[in-house]
Amino acid sequence: MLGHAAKLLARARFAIAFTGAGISAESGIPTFRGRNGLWKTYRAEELATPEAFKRDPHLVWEFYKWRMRKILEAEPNPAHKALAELENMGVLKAVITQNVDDLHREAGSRKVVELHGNIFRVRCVSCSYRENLKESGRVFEFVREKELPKCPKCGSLLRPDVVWFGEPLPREALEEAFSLAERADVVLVIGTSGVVYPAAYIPYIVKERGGKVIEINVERSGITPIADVFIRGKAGEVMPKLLE
Ligand code: BJW
Ligand code: ZN
Repeated sequence: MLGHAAKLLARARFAIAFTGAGISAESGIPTFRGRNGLWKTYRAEELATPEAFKRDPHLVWEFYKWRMRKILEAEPNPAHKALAELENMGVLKAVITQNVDDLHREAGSRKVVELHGNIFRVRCVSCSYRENLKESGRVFEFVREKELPKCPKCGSLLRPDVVWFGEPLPREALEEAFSLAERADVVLVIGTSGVVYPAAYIPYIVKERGGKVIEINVERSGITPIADVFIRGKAGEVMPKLLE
């Protein structure tokens, strides 16, 4: 399995990676679904919606600030680093991620397409105000604050700049991801359950155009039926071996 995948990668002209929460699991960031996919008694899917935010912004912000803290403590693991190295080697052209944790960039990946936003960006629910908390240097102060965050321009509520269920994905990112998938002859699908659309179309587009699908996951996913190679294992253990 590993040997076959390594060969496909070595021969690739235009390889891309498509990643999900599982690639950051070994960095200590909980996934959404499955055994460890719970926060208090809530399923992440019950909190990652505009309705939940309207009903109880305190609860939703509590969840996101908890996640921000976890992510701030986390470091990229060998899987993130292997992808950055593959890009440096010229093999990998882009990482398309559903994750909001910024760990691909922290690991050194340069071409990163974020389909579901970024947890360190906030935006106003009423006006055009946006802020990148890492860039403004306010992230630590922000996560400690107990009050609901308000827009400095208009006083309305701020929300995380991430994509919730029922909301459209950022157009530019989605178009770029689809166009990369159309060009790709190999896609590495790492740590995603492959059930959330439209993101989960990415490997299907590659496959439909004759490209190869290599999947790395600890269990089968929505993508496994179309995988040419399925490697069962932890991303942080499998990915470095693929580079050997
Ligand atoms: C490991 C591992 C290790 C663990 N190593 N592996 C078509 C069909 C059906 C439904 C729809 C459809 N089109 C749209 C929909 C509706 C909906 C949807 O997809 N629903 C399905 C769930 C049924 N989609 C949407 O609503 C999207 N919007 C949309 O379609 O808008 C249309 C529209 C157009 C115009 C106007 C208005 C609307 C939006 C989806 C947004 C998803 N948002 C979230 C939250 C982001 C913010 C945040 O982080 O809080 O995104 S939900 C959550 O799921 C998050 C993730 O990015 C996403 C995917 O999860 P992921 O990454 O796959 O994680 P898990 O936990 O599911 O899986 C982890 C995997 O790792 C597992 O497989 C493990 O085995 C594995 N693993 N350890 C390797 N060490
Ligand atoms: Zn505002």
